[in-house]
Amino acid sequence: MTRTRMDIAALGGPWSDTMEWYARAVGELRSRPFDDRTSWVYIGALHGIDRPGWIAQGIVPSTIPWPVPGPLSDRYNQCQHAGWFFLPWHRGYLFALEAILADWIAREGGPEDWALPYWNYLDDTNPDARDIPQEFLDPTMPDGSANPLADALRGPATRLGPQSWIPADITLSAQTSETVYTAIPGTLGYGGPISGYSQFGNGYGANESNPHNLVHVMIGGDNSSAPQGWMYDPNFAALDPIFWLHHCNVDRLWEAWMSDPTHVQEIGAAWRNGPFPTQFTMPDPAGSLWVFVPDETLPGAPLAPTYDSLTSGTGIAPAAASGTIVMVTTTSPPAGGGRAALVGASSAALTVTRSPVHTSIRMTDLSPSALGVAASAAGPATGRLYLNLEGVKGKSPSGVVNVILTAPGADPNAAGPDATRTVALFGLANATSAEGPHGGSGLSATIEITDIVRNLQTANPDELEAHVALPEGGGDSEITIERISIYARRDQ
Ligand SMILES: [Cu+2]
Repeated sequence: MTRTRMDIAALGGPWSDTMEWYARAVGELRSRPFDDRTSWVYIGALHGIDRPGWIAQGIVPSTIPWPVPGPLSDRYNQCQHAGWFFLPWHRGYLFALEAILADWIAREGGPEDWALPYWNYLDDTNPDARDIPQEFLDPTMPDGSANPLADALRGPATRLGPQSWIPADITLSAQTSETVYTAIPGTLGYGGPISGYSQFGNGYGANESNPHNLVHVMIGGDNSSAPQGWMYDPNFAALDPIFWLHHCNVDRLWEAWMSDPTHVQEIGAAWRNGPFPTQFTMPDPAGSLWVFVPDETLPGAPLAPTYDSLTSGTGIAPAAASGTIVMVTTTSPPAGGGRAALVGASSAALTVTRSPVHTSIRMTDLSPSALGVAASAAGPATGRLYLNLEGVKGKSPSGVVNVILTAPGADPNAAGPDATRTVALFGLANATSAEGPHGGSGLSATIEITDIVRNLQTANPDELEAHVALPEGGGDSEITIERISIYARRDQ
């Protein structure tokens, strides 16, 4: 039986049959105890758990055994972020929850082929696409009972878009700007750089960065008050029922990206069979654990989902979505050959607060002038430039920083919005914690800056200044950055 995931906006809501069954099933899973692997709290803990925080918010009783003896305990905090397992891990995670919900729904007399819907927030043919769907806001269900979908801590925004604490917009730029899944270190790829089993690895891929991270922060709210919205914190995020519709859309964007035959999906053995020795483990509807590898999530494989559309709100044109998947191993060079190199870096660590810190970076080797990226260059650019925030640490569950690039000595306030990039650092505290699986080395984030550099009005295009600050409207929890580096990738 095929389960087809539908756009929530196409279900005839609010409170379509699909969404009413979702709400009822979420309510059922929420009534199950923590030591039941099909419970809402156990499944949420697979993504991430902050035990004292959960107890303080009454999500679990203080009597929950800890650590839970047996094989359950080491499966918590399993979510894979900032690396190339982000997409396949979350695909398996969606499959597991969907199977558990659908099992209960079918036994209760609901549709046999029930599937999770997705939130198609970047569908520009639907003016309401960015609004949080009504089913997640209504305090009660149509029958008057309490609505489990509204039972979550969130920030004040009810529509996705720039906020005072996150002055950036969600876009579909990842869908076409990155044509290769695996990032060469220092540059962006669609699916992130090579990583091992890691809750927070080395760097976000383009899809993970935007829209994934931005949506988390927009729904979760800022970090100026405690407790924060659940979506802001990976140790709470999966408890919010909207998480699953967001992640279905992120997953659909990947499926759409793969359907463009000019895009190159990773299938090297280290990705496909990875990670090892720690493997991804999910519960089934009977409460037994099963293991999966990314290979099983690829199109045609058992964990691959079916969507009603791969073109609506995905940035992939119908003609491109041929369904022919091009796959290569990491050892192959990216399409068109190419190489990447470090071309410049800041000389000291930065402490980021509300008032901008500045660092100038001189670029050599594959510099803007060497790549024809400078404004004065004749002819098309032959490469792309990427700015990396390396070793980013902070105490807040997630963080947001603004980066403005100018010519050296220029006033950042005079630089337009086109010279500003906003980076959402989902999971900052987890990546910083020395106790965490990542050992406290922090996060790295990569942003493409080719266009900014091309537009700089400067005598020397190979030198620029980065101004880094926390957004005015968010919290003021300090963030440190070990190094800002610039990498270049030559097209051919
Ligand atoms: Cu997420």
